[in-house]
Amino acid sequence: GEQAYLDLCRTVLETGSKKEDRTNTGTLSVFGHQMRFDLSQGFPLLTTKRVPFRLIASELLWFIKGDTNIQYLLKYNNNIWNEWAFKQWVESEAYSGPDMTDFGNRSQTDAQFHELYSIEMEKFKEKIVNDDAFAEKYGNLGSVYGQQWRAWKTSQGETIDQLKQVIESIKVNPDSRRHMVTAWNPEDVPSNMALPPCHTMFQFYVAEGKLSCQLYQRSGDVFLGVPFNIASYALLTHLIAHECNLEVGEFIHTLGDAHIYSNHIEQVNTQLNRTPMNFPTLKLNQSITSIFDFEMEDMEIVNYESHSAIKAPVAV
Ligand code: THF
Repeated sequence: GEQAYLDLCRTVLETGSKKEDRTNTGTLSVFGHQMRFDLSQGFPLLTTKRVPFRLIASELLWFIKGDTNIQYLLKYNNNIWNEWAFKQWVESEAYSGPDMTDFGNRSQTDAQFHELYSIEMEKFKEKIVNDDAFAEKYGNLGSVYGQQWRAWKTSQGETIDQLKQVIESIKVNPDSRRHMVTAWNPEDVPSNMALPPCHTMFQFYVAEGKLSCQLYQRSGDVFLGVPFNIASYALLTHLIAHECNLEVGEFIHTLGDAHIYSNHIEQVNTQLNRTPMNFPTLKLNQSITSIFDFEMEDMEIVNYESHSAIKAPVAV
């Protein structure tokens, strides 16, 4: 079950240090924490709050397809990366609307500003969806996961498809200790990307016919991001196991700076007071053989029972 996640929440609340952060929100934080999820015992979609699987699935397909433009996400009504593209837009020469400096914090503390921000964000989204040239310029988040996984740029001016290669190596040489994918490119950090990757590298491992995955995440937003990250890597492991004719093993989630934002503490306490239910199961379209061919309708979560969603603001 999700005990490992609830334990992480308790550990951060009880032992975390107060730390300021990039977004000026303030956090409680611990350094170095590991969780294990046995994927054969159910799909790790949290039940102590509703977690929207369709947002996780569409974000993962976006990475797998090598796309880095939020236009793809918006077509699936997925808004989780909007703020980072919006930031590029309102800081550009071409933007002439009301001043949006520090919109993340101001939209939470100033109701009047929130109105203005919402209007500008809606206009922005509409332009991204309907104007390809605009999307090309302002919807692209740069060297984020999709690019690093599928088209890592080499110093020779070529590209490496890490995802394709790792799947090939799992098939051809399952015992290898080199089933690695890395998103952290020191050459691209910080200037070439909207946000340096949080999930920096992952490794696959095959034993007894089962595929396991371990992620090293340098920074984890325990309340909002981590539930998404767990489900996302669990889904990726299922998809790759499916293509490689393997069963699923464990997902091991190793975190660097694991933090709870100060404006999420109440929500975390609400969640900790709830009793977990059984994990749901994942159903994949069995007729698909390559992970690159999966679409939204080919992945389904069944028997998902959960407590209600808990809203919280995302730090930008
Ligand atoms: N930045 C921060 N501060 N936290 C993160 O978790 C995070 N991510 C990605 C990039 N930067 C980050 C974006 N991932 C939500 C979930 C994942 C995100 C961003 C936002 C979120 O708000 N989830 C809501 C539902 C939202 C909705 O319904 O539209 C939730 O309740 O779970 C870490 O990868």
